[in-house]
Amino acid sequence: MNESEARHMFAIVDADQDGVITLKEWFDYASKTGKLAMFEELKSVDTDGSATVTQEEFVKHYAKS
Ligand SMILES: [Ca+2]
Repeated sequence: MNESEARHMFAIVDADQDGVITLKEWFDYASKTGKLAMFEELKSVDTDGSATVTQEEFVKHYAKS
């Protein structure tokens, strides 16, 4: 996906729209959509190991320019 698609997807996964995807939001999205392989990507997306994913981390991982 491109950067704007990645930002759009981030907004969907970030259910409470606070700008950070928590472990629970990530899991809820993965289980709701059946994308459990995506859930396993959390460790590589969360580059600072905070167990949350910021928009910057998310876009950096998923957007292919
Ligand atoms: Ca959130």
